[in-house]
Amino acid sequence: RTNQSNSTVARGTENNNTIFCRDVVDGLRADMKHLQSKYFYDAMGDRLFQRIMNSPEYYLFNCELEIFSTRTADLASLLLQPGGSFDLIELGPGDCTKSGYLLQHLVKANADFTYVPIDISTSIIQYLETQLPQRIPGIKISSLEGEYSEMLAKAATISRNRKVILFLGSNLGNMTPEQALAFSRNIRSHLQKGDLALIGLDLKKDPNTVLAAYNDKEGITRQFNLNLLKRINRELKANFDISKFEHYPTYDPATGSCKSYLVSQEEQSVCFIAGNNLEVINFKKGEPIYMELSQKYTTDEIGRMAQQAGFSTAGFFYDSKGWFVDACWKA
Ligand code: AVI
Repeated sequence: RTNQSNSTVARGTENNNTIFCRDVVDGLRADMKHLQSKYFYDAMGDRLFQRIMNSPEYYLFNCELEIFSTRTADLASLLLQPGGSFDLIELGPGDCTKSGYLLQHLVKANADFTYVPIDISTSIIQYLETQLPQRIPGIKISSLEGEYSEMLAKAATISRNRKVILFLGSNLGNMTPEQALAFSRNIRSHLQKGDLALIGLDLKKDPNTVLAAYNDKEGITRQFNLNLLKRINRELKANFDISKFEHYPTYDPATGSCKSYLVSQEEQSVCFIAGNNLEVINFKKGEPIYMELSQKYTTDEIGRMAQQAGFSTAGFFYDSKGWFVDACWKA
């Protein structure tokens, strides 16, 4: 999940609902109708995403879990190598299932570090602040609630410690390669020479395996996509008829771009209130709404992105199938 914002409008002056409304209006008024996948994650979206991660088809989670649970010591020694106290900053930590292995290991090894989870969700931050010290006694935690970029800047001013960034789960894959490069450069701009970043990305592989991960048999990913229309209905008083949209994932093995669409099953109009206006959006039969990009990479492409963002590659950690990688980048 990416909590970074694509918006150029100053955050302080608008509330979240206004921003959501504007993003939805802009997206649905565009020639290629689209919605931003960062809005998938309301309370129901969080639950559905949890179920996706447990589904047999969604290999990404288990692959990265395997890396963190079996290569813990190798990961830790790479992060500890430069020595001295450090801040371990995780962007979008979730419930720390994967990074928890690393944290546990580092605490046991008496490593001098502070864990700094960054998330836009108050409930995630509260959960980690209360649960982590129980799960991992002795951990020093200092969380930051807000957008990634802003909070990274803040983390850089709060402490002069060496920094290690974790950005796991192929969250970078939900940006276009251009946005991902810009985001990586932004991360780099908050780091000192020698600091590290561990970036989890899904790799290009058998197209059927990739496609199945976004088209699970139980239909959870379908519900996950449709849930955003339900959210728009609830929060913007819209009248999307969920039964008239179908989930349609695609994967292009040449470019590595895995895209999800919701396709209008008939000619229809959807209305909602945007500020003082009544918005009416017309759909043709078969017209898609572009919902999400989940970009897949080769290790060469990841190495190139690292280099273009001002990092060198310090190591690659693969799962046993070679489907997923955690790339260690050195500033
Ligand atoms: C959060 N993100 C990396 C997931 C992905 O694989 O793109 C979101 C997701 N969408 C459908 N399934 C999972």
